[in-house]
Amino acid sequence: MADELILYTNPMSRGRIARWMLEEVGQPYKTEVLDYTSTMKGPAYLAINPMGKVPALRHGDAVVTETAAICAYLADAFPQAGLAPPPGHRLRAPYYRWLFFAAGPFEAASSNKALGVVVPPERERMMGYGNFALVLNTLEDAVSRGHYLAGDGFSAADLYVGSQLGFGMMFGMIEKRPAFEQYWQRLSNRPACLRARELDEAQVAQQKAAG
Ligand SMILES: N[C@@H](CCC(=O)N[C@@H](CS)C(=O)NCC(=O)O)C(=O)O
Repeated sequence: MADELILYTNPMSRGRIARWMLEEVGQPYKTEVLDYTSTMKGPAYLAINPMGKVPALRHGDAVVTETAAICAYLADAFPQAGLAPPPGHRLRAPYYRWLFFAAGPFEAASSNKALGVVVPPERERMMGYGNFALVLNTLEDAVSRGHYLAGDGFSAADLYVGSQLGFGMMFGMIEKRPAFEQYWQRLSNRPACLRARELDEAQVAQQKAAG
């Protein structure tokens, strides 16, 4: 079927974010669960994503990898779901801004934080994120300004930024500032997020049962 949606994922991965996005979109999709050590590094999957990483999304003959790109792609491919301001709309400015901020500076800052890498002050100028505190303060300000990041409605930018914050707080990489917790609480109670969590938890249980 030409327009079939297939999510390549593992329930213990950023694929959870892509699944939440698919649940928000509400179109039927198939899930292919990949194992970190075998199928994810096998030729069939490397032909889809040579990085050997999940998630990836196939939509007909199109393939998109990178979680933020998957979210942005789905929002545009299914505009009826209302998950992005329309192309050309001024709200695309904050929408793109925070999606890219989370996929770039925020992701890099969190990863370095997890590795214990601290940017020497004299190198902050050449680091896209400057320093970790600067990134967190900037995000705290952004999520404190309103309910959502791009206008009055929830968008794929909230889904992606919120997930990074939520998972970051869960794994202890991001401090639990009240603004982050309130924002994440608001987003993570959405029915699509709860459905996605349930589906991934069922996959985890299945993997455990299979040993
Ligand atoms: N930049 C990618 C990162 C994807 C990524 O690192 N995925 C991890 C799981 S969360 C993975 O597949 N790791 C397997 C490996 O590298 O072997 C994205 O945003 O989707």
